[in-house]
Amino acid sequence: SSARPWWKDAVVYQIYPASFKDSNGDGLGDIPGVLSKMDYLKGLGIDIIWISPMFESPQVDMGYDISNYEEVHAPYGTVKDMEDLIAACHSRGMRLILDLVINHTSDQHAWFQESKSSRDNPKRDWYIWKPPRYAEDGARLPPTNWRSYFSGGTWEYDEHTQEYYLHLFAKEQPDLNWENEETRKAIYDSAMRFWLDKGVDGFRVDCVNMYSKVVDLQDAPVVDNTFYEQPASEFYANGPRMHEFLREMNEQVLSRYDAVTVGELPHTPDPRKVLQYVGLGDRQLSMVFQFDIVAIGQNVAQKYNFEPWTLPVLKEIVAKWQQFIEGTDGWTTAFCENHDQGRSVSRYASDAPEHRVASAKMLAMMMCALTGTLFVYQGQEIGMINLPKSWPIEELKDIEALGYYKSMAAATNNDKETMAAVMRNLQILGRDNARLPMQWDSTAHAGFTDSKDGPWMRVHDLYPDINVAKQLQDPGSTYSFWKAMIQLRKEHKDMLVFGAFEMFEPDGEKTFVFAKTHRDDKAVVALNFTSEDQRVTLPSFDGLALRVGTCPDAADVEKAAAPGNVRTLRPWEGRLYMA
Ligand code: TEU
Repeated sequence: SSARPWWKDAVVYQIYPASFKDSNGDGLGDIPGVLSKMDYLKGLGIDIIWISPMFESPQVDMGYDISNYEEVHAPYGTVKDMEDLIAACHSRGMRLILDLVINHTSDQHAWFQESKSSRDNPKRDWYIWKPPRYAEDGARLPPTNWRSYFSGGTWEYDEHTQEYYLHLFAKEQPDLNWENEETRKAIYDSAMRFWLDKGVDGFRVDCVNMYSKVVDLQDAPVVDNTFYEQPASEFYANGPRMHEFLREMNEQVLSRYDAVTVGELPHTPDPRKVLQYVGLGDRQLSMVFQFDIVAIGQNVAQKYNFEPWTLPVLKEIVAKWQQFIEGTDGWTTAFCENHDQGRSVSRYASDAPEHRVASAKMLAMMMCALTGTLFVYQGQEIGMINLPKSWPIEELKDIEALGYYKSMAAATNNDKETMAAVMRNLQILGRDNARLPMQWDSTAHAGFTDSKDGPWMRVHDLYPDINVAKQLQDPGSTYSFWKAMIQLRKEHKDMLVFGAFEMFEPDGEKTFVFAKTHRDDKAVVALNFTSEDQRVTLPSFDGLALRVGTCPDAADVEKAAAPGNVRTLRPWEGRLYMA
C-alpha cells in the first residue's frame, strides 16, 4: 500500500567511495572495488546502497564539488562501471541511490566557468553574484558577514568582473541560483534524469533545505566575537521558496520514476517544519536526515567546540524523532553515523579497548530496534572507531577540519592550550574520523589497497583487531551481531520498523529503556550507557523473555536472574526482550 512503499523497511548502507575498497592499487577506493563487495553487503542484509559522490570533481571537498554530473571521477572508474553497479544491485534484489549535490557545483563546472566569464554571460545569473559594499574609508567589503561551513566568509571576490559570488561551503563550491528557472531545469536534466534514466533508484539529497536563500541580503547578528564572519543559517536554510522548489522537483522528475529521496536537513529542530518536507500529502521528499542526533556535543556557534552532554539529551532526541510520525503521515530515519561525523562508538559510547565491542553491539541493538528507515555507514557494522589520539594534524585531510584548525591558530596566535583543545575537539567530532579506509583484514593497509605507497588516508592503527575478515566467521563479533539484528528487524518489522515507541525514565543518566509495540506484540530494549554495572527495572514485563543479548553469555545470565523484573546490565550491555 502507499503507506508502505518499498523504501520504508529497507536497510541502507552508505559507501564512501574513496575509502571503501581499492581494486587497482592506486591507494584510492573505486567502483570496481564496490562491485567486488556486493555479496558481502547482501550477506549483511542490506537492501539499498547509497554511494557518496563518485562524479567528476577536483575533490576539494571529497567529491561534494562536482564539475560534471554526467561523468565519473576517473580514479573511481567510468559511467560503464556505474551501469554495472546498478545492474549488480538489481540482480541481487538491491537498489542504488546516488548523492544529489545541487546546492552548489565545483568552480570548475562548465556552468560556473561561463557564469564568471563576464557580467553579461547568459549563465551569469546561474550563480549568486553581488556587488561589493564599501566601508567609510573606502575599503571593499563582502555583501554580508556570513560565515561559511569551512571557516572564513561565504563571499569570494572575482577581480575580472568585480563582483562577489556566494559559497556556503568552500570558495571552490559556488552556490547555484535556484531563483533562475533555467538553472533548475538544467539541474533536473543533468544531475537527476541522466542517472534515473540509467536505472538509479533515487537520491540522498545534499543540503536539501539550502536552495532558497533570503534574497534581501542582510548581515547576521554577531554571536561569536572570535571572528568577523558569523553563523547565518537563518538566511539560507529553509528559505521562502524551499517547498515550492521541492514540489516542482518532485512533480517534474522524482514522481515520474518512483524515486526515493532522503534529504539532508540541518538547522531544523522543529518537527512541524520537518513534517513540511516529508508529509505524504504534499509531495516533496520521502524522508530526511534530521540533525539532532549528530549535533549532540556540537556548539551552535562553533560546531567543533565540543560540549559534554548527558544521556537524557540523547534519549530525548531519539524519542522526539521516534514519536514524530505518530498521528502524521510523515516518515523518519534511524541513523547515527555518516561521512561527516565521528564514529558512534567513540561519540555515544566507549572506544576503550575493554568496552568497544560491547559498545558497538549495544548501539547496533538500539539502532535496529528504532522505527524509520535504517542507515548504516561503512565500517559501523564492524565497530570502527575514531582515529587514534596520537595522530598529529598532518594526518587529517578534511577541508573543514583544516579550515577550523587554521582559523583557530590565526585567531589565538597559535595558543598552545587552545590548539590542544582544537585537536581534542577534532578527535571527537572531526569528519576525518569516518573517512579512514575500510578495515577488511589484517594484511598490510587493512586489505583496503595493495598500493606500495599505501592508501590516500592512513589506515587505523587498530585494524589487526577490528576488521571484516576476523569478524565474518565469528558468531560473537560485532558484524555477526549487526547481521542478526538486521534479520530480527525484518522478521518483526511491524513492531521494529513501523511500531510505536515508548520511553521509560527519561531523566535516567545511566540506562536507556524503551519499548516498541504493534498490536499485541511488544519488545523491551534495555541498554547500559556506562562502564559500570547498572540495575534496571523493566516496565510491564509480564510474558516477556530475553530474545537477544549483546553479551555472549546473556541467556545463561538471564536464567540465573532472580524472579521479577529487575536486572543488572554489565558495562555497555544491551538486552532485548520479546513476548
Ligand atoms: O553536508 C552539509 C551540511 O549540512 C553540514 O552539516 C556538513 O555536515 C558539514 O560538516 C558542515 O559542517 C553535506 C555533505 O554531507 C558534506 O560532506 C559536504 O561537505 C557538504 O554537504 C557540502 O556539499
